[in-house]
Amino acid sequence: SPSPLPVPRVAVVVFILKGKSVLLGRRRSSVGDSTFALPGGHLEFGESFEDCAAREVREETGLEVGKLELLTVTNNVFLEEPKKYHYVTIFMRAVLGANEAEQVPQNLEPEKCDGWEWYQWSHLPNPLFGPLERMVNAGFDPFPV
Ligand code: 8DG
Ligand code: MG
Ligand code: MG
Repeated sequence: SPSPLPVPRVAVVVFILKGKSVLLGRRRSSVGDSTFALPGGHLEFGESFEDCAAREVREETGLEVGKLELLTVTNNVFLEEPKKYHYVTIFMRAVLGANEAEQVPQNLEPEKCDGWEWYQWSHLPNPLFGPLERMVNAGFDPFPV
């Protein structure tokens, strides 16, 4: 049968802030393989941005985040990639919840990620995942003023 028409999808991703660092992992995916990206994933039917962000962070890293804040949204159309994609990406930020000092990220989906590490904002790894790289190059800063 013919493949269905592609549609844009909604993703929610999270800058988890710890001091002047953020949590990133190297992707294992047909989309952005081997690039460094934030934890996050697809918005499910009926879900709030906050619930999606907290769920994806928990599923992927085991971390429990505190209050989540909406930062920005970007439209990511990549039709030249081996696997074409179009995501409307919601960027949130959070700090860790209670017992921050005891929380260590775990690589709970090793088939999708090489592992999570804290990276100083001033020393981000390369290459960043396209949607994130474009924001950083445009001067975006996720830290509160
Ligand atoms: P799910 O089944 O758990 O819902 O999805 P996932 O496997 O966790 O999806 P994902 O690829 O991690 O995230 C969904 C899409 O979000 C991804 O294909 C493209 C978009 N996206 C961005 N920027 C970022 C980012 O920094 N990190 C992640 N994880 N996804 C991002 O546009
Ligand atoms: Mg996920
Ligand atoms: Mg994910």
